[in-house]
This record gives sequence, C-alpha cells and structure tokens, in this order.
Amino acid sequence: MDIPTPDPNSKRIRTREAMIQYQKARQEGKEWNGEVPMGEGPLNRDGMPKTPPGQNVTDRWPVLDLGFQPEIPLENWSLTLSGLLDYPAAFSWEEFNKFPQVEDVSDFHCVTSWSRLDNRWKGVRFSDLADHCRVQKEVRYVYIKAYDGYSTNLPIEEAMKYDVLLVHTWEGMPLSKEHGGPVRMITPQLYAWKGAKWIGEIVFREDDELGFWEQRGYNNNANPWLEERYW
Ligand SMILES: Nc1nc2c(c(=O)[nH]1)N[C@H]1C(S)=C(S)[C@@H](COP(=O)(O)O)O[C@H]1N2
Ligand SMILES: [Mo]
Repeated sequence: MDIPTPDPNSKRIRTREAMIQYQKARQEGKEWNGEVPMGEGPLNRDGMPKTPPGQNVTDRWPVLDLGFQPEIPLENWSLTLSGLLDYPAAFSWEEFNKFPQVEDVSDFHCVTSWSRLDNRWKGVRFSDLADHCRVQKEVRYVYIKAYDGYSTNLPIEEAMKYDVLLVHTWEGMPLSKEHGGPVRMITPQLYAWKGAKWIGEIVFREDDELGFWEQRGYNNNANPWLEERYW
C-alpha cells in the first residue's frame, strides 16, 4: 500500500493548526497575536468571527428540505430518546414542554453559503433531555431521525454544547412547518444540516453512522469556520 505524506504547508493543514492554537490560547485566557482564523466581523460568544468564511448574510430565511414537509399534529407528536441510555423514553408534546424552557439568540449557517444571524429561539436544551435519560459512558455519537425520512449524525460532545437546542419557537412565534415545526434541532456552531427539522428520534450510540447528506458527500465534521462543507 502506498501511503502518501500530507503536505504540512498546505492551506488546509495550516488553517487547522492556526485554529487549534487560537482556541487553545483563548481557553487558557492568553493573549493572541496571530490572525483570528477565518471569517469576518466581530467575534461571536465562542470567539469565532460572526460570519464564517464564504458565507453571505441574508435577512430572508430560505427553506431546504427533501421535497416533503410532514404535517405532525401535536397530539401525534413524540420525541424518542433511544440507544445507550439508562432511561430510554418517548416524550409527548406535554412532557417535552415540562423540560426547562431556554431562550437563546444564535446564528444559522447553511452549507449552501447563506447565514442568518441573531435568530431568537425558544426550546429545550439537548443536554437537558440527554441528562434526564442518563447517557451511558460508552456513548460517542448520536444518530438523529426526522419525520420526513431525513437523518443526521454528530459526536456526543457537539450535541451536548450549551447552544444546541430543540426549538419550538422562533422570534416569538411557533416554529412554522416549513422550518421544521413542531420541533427542530439547531447546531449554531456547525452547519445547519446537522440540525434536523421535524425531529423524531435521537439514538445514542457507540459507533458513528452517516446521515442522509453525510452519505452523499457532506463533510462529517461540518465546522463552518474550517469550511468543512463537502468531502
Ligand atoms: N428533517 C430535515 N431536516 C433538515 C433538512 C431536511 O431536508 N430535512 N435540511 C437540512 C439543511 S441542509 C438545512 S440548511 C437546514 C435548513 O433549515 P431551514 O429550511 O429552516 O432553513 O435544515 C436541515 N435539516
Ligand atoms: Mo443546508
């Protein structure tokens, strides 16, 4: 087998190294004299430029789906948490709404190059749902299934971030069906395809499994500041 030697001076590797150094300095509270990695605008609350590289900011909110928008009456809606959990559960709409309700303002970055900034959301933290069901220590990934047949996957540590929410309200209004109502997930620090609209089930797993777009060429990591768009 011929094993190639990665070029340590390539743009890709250089950029990632700069990002590692930058975030390390930031976490340790050290001063940073190098360039702020990739993107434009003031830094966001996670220390990254507000607009990731290659993104155009829009006030409109485009709709992306697989050509089918499921209609889910609230009395038929449920959210299942399954897999490696001490207490697997299927929450009804009422049970879901008993979890602490969190309001947050965050940005939304689509891999097709548009970003919608400062969206005001209300919903339930992914981590509150997961903690309730007691995630077993073997868990490394979650695989997410939606009511339209869509799926996506992410590392558990990404899903547990403070800003990952299952939202039912946008700008004070119930989340519309076209945008994933009754409930969708949002992943502000990853491209938006990692956030399933019409979310129905979260499977906690030891092994990774590629979701719908990840199988078809979207990058599994999906970090907008590293432009991890496609394979
Ligand atoms: N269930 C489901 N979730 C989905 C998708 C989808 O087709 N089905 N598209 C993804 C993609 S590619 C993006 S960019 C966002 C788009 O959300 P929006 O239509 O509300 O803008 O949802 C993501 N979640
Ligand atoms: Mo997207």
